[in-house]
Amino acid sequence: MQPHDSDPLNDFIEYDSEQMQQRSQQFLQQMRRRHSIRSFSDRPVPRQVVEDCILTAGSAPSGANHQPWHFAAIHSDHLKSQIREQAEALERGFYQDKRAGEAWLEALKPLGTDAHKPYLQTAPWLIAVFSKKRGGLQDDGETTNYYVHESVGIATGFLIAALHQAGLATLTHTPKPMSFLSKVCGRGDNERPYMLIVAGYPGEDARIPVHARHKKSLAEIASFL
Ligand code: IYR
Repeated sequence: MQPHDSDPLNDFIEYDSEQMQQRSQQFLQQMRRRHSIRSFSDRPVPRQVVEDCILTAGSAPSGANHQPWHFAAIHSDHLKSQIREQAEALERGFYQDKRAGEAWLEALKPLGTDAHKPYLQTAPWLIAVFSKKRGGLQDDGETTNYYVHESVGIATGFLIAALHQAGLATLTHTPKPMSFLSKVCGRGDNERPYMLIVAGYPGEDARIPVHARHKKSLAEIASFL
């Protein structure tokens, strides 16, 4: 079955199998150099780079192509310090008041994370990703969106890969609960905060926890049937 209205696929690039193997390996090597870091420099990053990375995220596949996402790119020092303040208050509840529970805190120990989040203020860009349960392609606020979580997850993955490819370091951050982000970013209650992406140059003291270096082998994550 053909869609009612369609265009020929005219931008697909075919590579021979040798090129394909080389490209898949190069991309693997490149993505293996992406690390979540928790120290960012305040060096500025042009807004146009962030715009392009958001457009890359917006090119992700989504349920019925409804694109149920919004990206709030925060550069304002005032908003970043508000986010830092509120995220740190929540994280203090998570870590110090043990709202996380013992098992979760134990699982985080090898990462060395704590409630102190200076990078939320230092990094040049914070990108708050929001999901929309309703709205459709026209953003009418009513039409049901489908596979919202999956769609926004894919778009966020594209965003992280695009930022890395552009030469920026990233951190996924999910303060719990994240509802304060809606207010800070001025988003309506038809949107839910999904994730906060910190982006910028790494700080001079940026480190990679040994725990984070361990990636499962192919045998552990895949089966070929
Ligand atoms: N949001 C907290 C806790 C945290 C949770 C997980 I799961 C991580 O992989 C890392 C951190 C924080 O940012 O510290």
